[in-house]
Amino acid sequence: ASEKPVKAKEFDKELFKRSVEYNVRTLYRKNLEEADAQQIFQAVSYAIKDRIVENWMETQKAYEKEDPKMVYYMSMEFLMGRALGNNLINLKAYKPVAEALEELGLDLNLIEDQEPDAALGNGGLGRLAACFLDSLATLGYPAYGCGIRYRYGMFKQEIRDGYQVEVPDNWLMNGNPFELRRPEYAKIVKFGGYVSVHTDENGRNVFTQEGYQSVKAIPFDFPIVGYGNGIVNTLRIWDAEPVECFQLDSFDKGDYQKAVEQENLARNIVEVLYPNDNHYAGKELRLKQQYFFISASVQEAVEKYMRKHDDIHKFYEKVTFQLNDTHPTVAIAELMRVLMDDYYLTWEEAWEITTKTCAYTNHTIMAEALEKWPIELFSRLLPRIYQIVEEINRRFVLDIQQKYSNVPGVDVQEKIRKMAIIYDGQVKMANMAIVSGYSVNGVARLHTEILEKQELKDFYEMFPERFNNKTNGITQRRFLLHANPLLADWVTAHVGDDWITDLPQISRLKVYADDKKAQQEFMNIKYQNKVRLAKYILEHNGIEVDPRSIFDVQVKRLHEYKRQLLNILHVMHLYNELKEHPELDFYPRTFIFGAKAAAGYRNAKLTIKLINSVADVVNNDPAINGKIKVVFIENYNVSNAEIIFAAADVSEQISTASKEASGTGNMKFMLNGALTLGTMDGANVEIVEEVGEENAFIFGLSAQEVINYENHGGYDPMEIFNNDQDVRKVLMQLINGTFAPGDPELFRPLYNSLLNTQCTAKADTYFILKDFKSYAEAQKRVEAAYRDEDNWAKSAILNVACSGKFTSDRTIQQYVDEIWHLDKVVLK
Ligand code: 26V
Repeated sequence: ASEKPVKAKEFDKELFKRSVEYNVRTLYRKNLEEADAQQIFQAVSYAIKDRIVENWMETQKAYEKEDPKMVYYMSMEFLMGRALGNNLINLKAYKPVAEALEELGLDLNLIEDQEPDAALGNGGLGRLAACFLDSLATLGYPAYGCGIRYRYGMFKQEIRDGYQVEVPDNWLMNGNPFELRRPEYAKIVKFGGYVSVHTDENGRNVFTQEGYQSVKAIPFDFPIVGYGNGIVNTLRIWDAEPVECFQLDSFDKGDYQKAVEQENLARNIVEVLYPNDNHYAGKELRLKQQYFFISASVQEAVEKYMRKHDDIHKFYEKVTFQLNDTHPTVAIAELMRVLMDDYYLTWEEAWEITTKTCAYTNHTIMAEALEKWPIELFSRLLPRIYQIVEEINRRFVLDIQQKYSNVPGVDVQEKIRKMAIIYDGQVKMANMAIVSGYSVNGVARLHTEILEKQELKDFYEMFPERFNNKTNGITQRRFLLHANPLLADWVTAHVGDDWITDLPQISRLKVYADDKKAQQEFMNIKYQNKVRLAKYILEHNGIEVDPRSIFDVQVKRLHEYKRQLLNILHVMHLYNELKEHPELDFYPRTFIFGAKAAAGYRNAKLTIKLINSVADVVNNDPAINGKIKVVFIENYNVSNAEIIFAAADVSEQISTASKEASGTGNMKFMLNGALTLGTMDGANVEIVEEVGEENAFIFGLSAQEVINYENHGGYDPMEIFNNDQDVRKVLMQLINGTFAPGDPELFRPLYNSLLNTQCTAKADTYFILKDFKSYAEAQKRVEAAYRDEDNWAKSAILNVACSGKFTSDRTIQQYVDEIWHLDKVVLK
């Protein structure tokens, strides 16, 4: 292995052991024998943090000296998961630390299990942000993550009687050993009130917000450790505190009232992550959260720049903001405000800087996810920001008129209706992000094409040079090196360890795909990982599963477009077949699900109940001889995901084509040698392109076919219901009590969503019945393929070998080359 000379600071085992013992002593007045598991975790983490802090200071000093351009990755969500194991991996200290702890009689795995996940995100978008931070640090690019320090992250899911129950995630309960509070960088953020204008002595209009409420934003910094390069970047997440109010004892009723309100505002604002994924709800508190962390982050970026430079006009040469979906889009107006109101720039000067600073990533085409704020709410909460948005809109509408007024065949009013930022009483955040930045990107090739040709067609026509694709990626450090040590060591033994920082090198495994010994070793590792997952399932679900069965896995947020319902309906169909033909030669299969549903999403929650109800019946029916098992893994999160991906044979990526922008779980499965069973959607298209269709199971309508149906009012699911007896049977079982003996009507809403006899246009909007047959056939191909073990092993190895494209290192390098234009910083 190549310990590069850079930062080859040898790990000093004895020093580390002493430091753990010392920490337990000073933190808890205990020795190692007396301390409990959580205390040991804290002591170990502080010992590691000591090491990180040195590199952190050196990195920041180097940035200070070299003054490179920086990216601020602005995101409402960072789904970081656990830090300890990942930090050890990236410090290249995992194995020596595990050994040192063993010498103290401690098990690193159990210590890692003490750490709560930092679940400051919902799903794909938040986890992508976390992978990007890992890659930025590993590639040596200067970057800040900017976000919110939610007191409560993504809820914990408990399953009671088959139903999801949401339990608060008090992740900071025991304190967070890796965070650093930075009160010296606190900022004030203002809400509400009104804007007054007066002319100053130079004849300039001066805008001031008055009668507002304010909140103090206090940053907490998390170290982001690069892999083996000594670089430590910063994730800066903001906490809210009330501003000191010396008049709290005042008898003036108005002041007292205001002080109490400000305190409540501070208390509420960072209280909890909204657990909605892909669904916009228009909540006032959500907009407050957005402006809160954006105002603080923009103020800090500008102040930091001005500490070293004197010409604000060149801001964009040193700073770029990447907006992770529209959630941070108020950054555009906030930067305009700071430049005009605090630095006295003209509109034109401020606009030039802002449009050269901001870039936007789109993560979904689902209409219900588009953020549109009612003017009333927006202008009441952010009066000065609203004025600026109005002016951006006014000028943009003029541009549209100028460009299209004399173009024959173009309906200018129609263009304005579709493209204006403010229209119909609403502020449309995506339109603002596109109009006010220098880059708009989608997250997989197909997704970007759909944006350009359909969803954002008018904008693409007006600003074609802004549009670009950046296919998502994942970090192999967490999702192979840490999550699957057996496979990671096997890969390294065969092709060396360059893949850790250069994933395409993993393609050198291809020569082993046909090698019988390699195939056996691979299948043996997969088996051991299945045993590890089986143990987890037994401990957490009390269900026994056979690691020799096919592990067929769908883990992701629960959403109708992701079609967990298609999966479970097919399980019901297989169960019916086995019941009717007990003699059927059926390869044992374990169907594994993991999914959180948004708390208010009825059909999603009912689908969880259906999965658990089917599990109850199928798992306990002696007639099928244990050939099918169904498992719903409670509380799917980053930590148990690591165990799940490593153990999967089949990766279910079965979204309605055109709906899943990219997907990133699909990449994690591939990297761990699972075969994709999927539609031609999102990044699946590119996965199949890399590994070859013969090493995946593709089915279903194409994106274009789905879009064609949608443009012609949908399709008629009744026809399928009437003609396909397999489909008819499983649908009837939704309403005849087969899986809900006490309450046959329980699943009626799911039945209705598929058939809705009142209105066919609203039936089966995700084409579940339309794709059912094709899915069932693909599943037959899966079974046949698995019976040929050598060939399966070959395909699985090829999946690992062809996963090189899907590292987030590649994605970040493309952002750097094609959008941000940053320079690498190398530590001496
Ligand atoms: C959207 C919304 C809408 C407004 C209110 C709350 C809320 C919270 C989260 C989101 C994010 C939805 C977009 C999203 O997560 N997209 C996913 O992004 C992944 C990374 O690019 C991608 O792999 C998934 O396909 C895509 O669904």
